[in-house]
Amino acid sequence: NISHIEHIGVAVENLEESIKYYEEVLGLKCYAIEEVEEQKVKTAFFKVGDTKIELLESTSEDGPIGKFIAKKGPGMHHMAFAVKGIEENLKDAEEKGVRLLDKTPRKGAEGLDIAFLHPKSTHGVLTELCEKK
Ligand code: CMX
Repeated sequence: NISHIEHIGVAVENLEESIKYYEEVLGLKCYAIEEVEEQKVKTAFFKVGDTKIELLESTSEDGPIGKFIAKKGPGMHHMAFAVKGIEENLKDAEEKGVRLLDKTPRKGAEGLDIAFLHPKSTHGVLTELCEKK
């Protein structure tokens, strides 16, 4: 049920400086900056073919990105797959023993329905499923 990698999430310390690198060195164009208050992050998006790169700067030390950077430093944070039928995909993953961080989808950046799978049950990669409805 996965059509493509929707985005790759990268935790950064400073959004503005990181955007500069992606634009000036890699030649990508930041097309959106969005704050997701519920997740305590500010995000910046770049398109790379069908996939996006999502830079994530924490707006609070106790948010998921703040905690991640404190422990591991900046770097790759999660991989997000575009799926059809996110609820069924979650149910299926749970039945196969995967630990869900979201039992039901919620709204993420760009208005997508999203849900996370715990990295301890996905071989070390924090995994996001998302669906555009
Ligand atoms: N990738 C891989 N492993 C990770 C990880 C990540 N991004 N974040 C934490 N871990 C590891 C930790 O290193 C730790 O491993 P050890 O026990 O071996 O040291 C373990 O997972 C910790 O698990 P935990 O105590 O259950 O959870 P934490 O409090 O550390 O929180 C996580 C981690 C993934 C459960 C939490 O960040 C979460 O719920 N994330 C989902 C939401 C999210 O990440 N939002 C930000 C993006 C929002 C957006 O894209 O808009």
